[in-house]
Amino acid sequence: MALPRDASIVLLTGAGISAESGLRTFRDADGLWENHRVEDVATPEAFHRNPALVYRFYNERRRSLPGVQPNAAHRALARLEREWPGDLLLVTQNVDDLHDRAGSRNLVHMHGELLKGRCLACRRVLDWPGDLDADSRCPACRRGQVRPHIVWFGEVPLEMERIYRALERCALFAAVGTSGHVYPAAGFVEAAAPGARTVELNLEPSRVADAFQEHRAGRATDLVPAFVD
Ligand code: BV8
Repeated sequence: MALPRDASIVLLTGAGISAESGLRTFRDADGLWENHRVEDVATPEAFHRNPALVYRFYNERRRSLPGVQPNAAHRALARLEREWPGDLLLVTQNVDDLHDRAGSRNLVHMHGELLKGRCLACRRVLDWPGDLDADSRCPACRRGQVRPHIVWFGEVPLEMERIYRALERCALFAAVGTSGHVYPAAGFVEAAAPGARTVELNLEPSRVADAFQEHRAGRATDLVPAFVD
């Protein structure tokens, strides 16, 4: 990595980094699930209107996690964090646990996590590896219904202050496997420190490719280990 050894790095990942582990991306099959547009299922309105559909959507995806493994791209980013002497923050839009299982620790799941729930009464975030449904109750306050700990469309992503603070001072911003459809993540490249090196590693140019100085086209498991070395 050709950077001063005290430089700070911000990495952003999207569904494309988990594709080679076998997890579907959102743009696969035009972002459809059971013939619903994901944008129509991943919303507070959908949860209010048809909670069983939304619970099922996340239960199915949560159940697929034990059957998939982190890939060489996840592992390369975890190795970079271990070896990099400067600050490094990995921001993922993904709600899977593959970065966690690969060993990344300075990690923000800005859109939440499949393996967690959130109590609608006391608002605690709860580890929840099993299915969630309308009868799921918070073990802490013992009264609240539990929703998926997922940031839906129209909801505020998590740890935004921390993310923008890291972007403002980074010397390198690299995005891996994201189409640049969803904001505010798609706008992070514009929020990177003036003079920061910006690199997009993706199968195809994203919607915000023009905002990056450098582009590397290909699969994450080829691009990321080479980029990290
Ligand atoms: C917000 C959890 C305010 C859910 C997700 C109208 C009404 C309300 C809101 C809006 C609106 N219009 C616009 C908005 C904003 C909205 C938005 O951006 N909508 C889009 C659809 C236009 N955003 C929001 O609502 C956000 N909140 O704006 O609050 C605010 C703003 C700033 C500050 C404070 C408050 C909340 C958005 C979060 C939604 N939740 N996830 C779930 O997972 O079920 S988003 C979800 O979709 C994912 O998390 C991910 O972020 C997104 C999918 O994007 P990608 O990860 O990029 O995946 P995709 O499939 O699109 O692309 C994959 C890429 O990988 C492709 O480019 C492909 O080429 C590449 N690839 C594939 N294979 C490989 C590969 N690359 C390398 N190797 C491979 N092997």
